Amino acid sequence: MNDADCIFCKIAAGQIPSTKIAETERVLAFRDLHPKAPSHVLVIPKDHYANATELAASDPALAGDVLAAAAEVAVAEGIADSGWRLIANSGPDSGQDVFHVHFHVLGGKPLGPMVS
Ligand code: IU
Repeated sequence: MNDADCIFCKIAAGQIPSTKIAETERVLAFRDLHPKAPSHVLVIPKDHYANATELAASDPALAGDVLAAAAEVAVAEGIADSGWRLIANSGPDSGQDVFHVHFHVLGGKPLGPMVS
């Protein structure tokens, strides 16, 4: 399930390069192009879902796989013990910019308050 106009579908398909951190058959983790913290990795399902609401409703098992991959990324990045944040902006009020669901794994420094 892909959207021809979706940049993260193209990254998942290898049509646009990314710095991969982890990959399974259904999930990809890659470095954010504009990191907001020393560790900033995006974890996505390769299938296209617009946001976390759609993903959870359509394929909860895949949502679980994405969560598990995010935790593995935190271990691989060395931030599991110091602490890390998992964010999925979902829908207009959240400030979501890319409408292929993605989970931000952030860490590597004290992150401060969650909502500004
Ligand atoms: P948001 O939650 O939709 O606002 O986050 C989108 C993120 O995707 C943002 O942090 C961008 O820097 C990041 N990103 C990227 O890493 N590579 C891209 O080609 C594009 C956006 I477009």
